[in-house]
Amino acid sequence: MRKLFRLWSILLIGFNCLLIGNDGYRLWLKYDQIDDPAVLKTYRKLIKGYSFSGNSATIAAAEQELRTGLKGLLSREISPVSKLRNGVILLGTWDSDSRLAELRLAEDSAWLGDEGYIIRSVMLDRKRVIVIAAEHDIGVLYGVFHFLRLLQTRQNIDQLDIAESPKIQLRLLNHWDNLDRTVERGYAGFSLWDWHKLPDYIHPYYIDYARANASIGINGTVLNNVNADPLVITPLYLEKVAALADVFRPYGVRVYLSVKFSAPEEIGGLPNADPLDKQVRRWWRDKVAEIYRYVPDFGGFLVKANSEGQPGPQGYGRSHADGANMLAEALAPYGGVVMWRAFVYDADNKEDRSKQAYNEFTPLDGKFHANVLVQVKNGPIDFQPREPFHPLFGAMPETPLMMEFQITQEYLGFSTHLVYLGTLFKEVLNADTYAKGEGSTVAKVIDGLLDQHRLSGIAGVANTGTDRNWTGHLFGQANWYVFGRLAWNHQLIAEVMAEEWIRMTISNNPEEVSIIEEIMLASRENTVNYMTPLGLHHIMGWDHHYGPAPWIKDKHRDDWTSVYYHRADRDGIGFDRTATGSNAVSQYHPPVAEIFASLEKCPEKYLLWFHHLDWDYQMRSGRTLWDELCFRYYQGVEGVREMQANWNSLEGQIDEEQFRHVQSMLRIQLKEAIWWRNACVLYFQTFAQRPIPAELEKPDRSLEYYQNLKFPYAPK
Ligand code: GCV
Repeated sequence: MRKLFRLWSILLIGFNCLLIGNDGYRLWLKYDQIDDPAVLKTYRKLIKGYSFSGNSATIAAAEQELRTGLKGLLSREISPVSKLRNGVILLGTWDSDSRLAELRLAEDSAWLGDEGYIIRSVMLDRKRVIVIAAEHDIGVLYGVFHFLRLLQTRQNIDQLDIAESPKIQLRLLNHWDNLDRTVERGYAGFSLWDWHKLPDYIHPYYIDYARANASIGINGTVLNNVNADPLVITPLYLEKVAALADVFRPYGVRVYLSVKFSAPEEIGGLPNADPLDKQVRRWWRDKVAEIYRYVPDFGGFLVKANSEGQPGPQGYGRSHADGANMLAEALAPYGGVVMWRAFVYDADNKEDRSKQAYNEFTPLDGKFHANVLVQVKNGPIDFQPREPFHPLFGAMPETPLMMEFQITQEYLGFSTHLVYLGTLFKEVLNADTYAKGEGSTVAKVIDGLLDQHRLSGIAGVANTGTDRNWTGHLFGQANWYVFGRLAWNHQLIAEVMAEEWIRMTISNNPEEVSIIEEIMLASRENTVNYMTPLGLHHIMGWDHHYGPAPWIKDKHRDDWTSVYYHRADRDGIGFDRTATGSNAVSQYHPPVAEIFASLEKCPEKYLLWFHHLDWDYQMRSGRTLWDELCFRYYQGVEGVREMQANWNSLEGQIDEEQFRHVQSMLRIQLKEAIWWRNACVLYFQTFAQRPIPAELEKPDRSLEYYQNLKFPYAPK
């Protein structure tokens, strides 16, 4: 098995290494030769050979990766050695090699768990060696990626003393990929999964996908859209799913599927899908048994139920817990989990949409089986450029809550805008829920520490597709990267993650790194400013969500219009979610509730999320609300101009192909930032009836022009 795998991976990784261009295919795993002669010399001195022990596909993958990485970075073949000498890297699980077993005695490595590893410089038999060791093979692979990252980012490897283990157990990508290969909210081409040719044709990029994920610690992937096609759990597709699972397995990436709640009716021929119906329960048990025959380490189900038209237990008068528990029971004997989404809001419910998930789910706290996680989007509406954290975090202590971030930029300029999401993810993870007093951060809720949960999870809606560079925009890769790194360790710093990614993807030159980092760190705030400053939200184009459309109204669902959210009128703007309005603030613990409710204390970035205010309301800057709104929109556009100028200053210094690609994207981003700004300012001006401050340039088009723009084929 190992031999076969090795041959296969040599072919495939060898293939990958032939691709030495900078078109983005190689992601952050480029392994180009180190261009600083001094650093190269030092590394070459410290790395002379390696010795792997162990015999599995994962160890084979780790060895292949190390070999490929070192060959590229050090520009010389580093070979396996049997005898210890100075400069040998000794790799394996603790019990795979007597020398490692001996070393382990001195280690307190139990806390490293199933996936952790150590990387340490030690003296063994009076030889200076680097040890990469773990309890399990997957830890060795993670350790190899970490070690290569040290070289890729030019770290000192003289005295290594690293011990790592993930803070969150399930670290998943959620693909919203359909079986016809379209991707819901996907902006980077078609789905990676070539269902038609599977299971027989294994595309080389399946392996590179798994490598990329393993390199950042992602250990699971939900292959299909939460708006699920029930066919995915029929034999025709299970065979294909199994083929993907086989490719991903050596890299520690487990496969999960989204299932449609009505599957027993649609593909099982049952008269209903009532979770309390014996026949339905048996059908799911049999189905799960069948799935595990195809994929013995299958991870479990992701479910969108009673949400946006998807069927669910409420259709049979049952609760979310009834539905989730039925599936959980079927999965439990195999160690599978259910990730039950809390993204629910009802067209007929007149309650503020932002409150509905909390209202539906908090009464169910404690009622879910032990292998159920409730998956909650980061904010209470829907992946807006900025939202306060979801009030469910900290409100269901008896239930493991899983974070759902969106890596694909549905509301953040698709794949044409450069928006580094590391800062957004950290803002949410660091938010303090005060559920158990100060320091009860969202991160502590989801890593299980706050309420002592055994299960913990985090998911990111993937931004990958068949585009040659995987994510459409080169910088989209940074969002995949930072999601994985933070899923592994939410304490990592967004700035540091940006720097790591830049060094591995674009340049190690300190000046260039700092220019690019500046662009990345400013990007999200700029986007918030040119799209939805001061807490505005959900004012994007109808259906496709492309571009601004704050004028959307009179649709069949109020909560899919823009006017529902901004509530602009002659008197002011904003959604009153205080006690005088929907009182959504009451869903937060004190003092958060009080801070959001108070005009004095509410951070201005959330002002119009929680308050409806007069156009002349005095902002902290001393400006009126109207003037401030205009300034923010203009500031957003200026920010993009600065990003553009910064990027242009790199011309001739960084790779030409990368430079031109991002330069073109930034041109589009600027054009669209101006579009957002002009459309929104002109529209809100019809209510505010005040002039745009004199010092700001005037929109060069009319509101009607923007309102009449049509995008019949915008991706959705
Ligand atoms: C998968 C938003 C998106 C939908 C998405 C939904 C969800 O409404 O626009 O495309 O559907 O969220 O997360 O279920």
